[in-house]
Amino acid sequence: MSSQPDPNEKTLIVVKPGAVARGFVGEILGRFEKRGMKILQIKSQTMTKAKAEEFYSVHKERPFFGELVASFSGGMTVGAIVQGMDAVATVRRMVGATKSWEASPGTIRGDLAIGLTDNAIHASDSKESFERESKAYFS
Ligand code: FUP
Repeated sequence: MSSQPDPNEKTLIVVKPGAVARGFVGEILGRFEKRGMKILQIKSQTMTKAKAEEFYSVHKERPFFGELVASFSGGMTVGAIVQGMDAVATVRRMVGATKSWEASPGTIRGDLAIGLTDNAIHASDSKESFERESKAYFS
């Protein structure tokens, strides 16, 4: 066991339909690049409802699942595998709080979003989520 952060850790981010429609793809990916992280893979797609359900399957019993799936499959998304120092935790800090009206200024949600379901970006919350979600997104 090691407590050293991994300088080459990978995570998945997905720019959500609302942020793609508002033209924030370059702004969002640029933040990771400016921080010194690498974009290893990138893909744009409008998800089918079935694929969005698979991607967010951990939430399938939650009351907001239908709204979440409809929103995520409601327009073009841009997903990227981002690599860098302690990437899962670093990217989550850069993304900010889920309820974007509570997200700190300087974070992606704190600067670019005001909603909950429509909160600009998804980012994996663990290495295990990264493995599962990146397979689902890039399949
Ligand atoms: P996060 O990891 O910050 O994206 O947040 P969660 O895993 O808690 O939530 C997953 C998605 O569900 C987010 F896009 C926000 C959305 N959500 C709702 O739409 N309604 C809720 O009540 C809670 C979360």
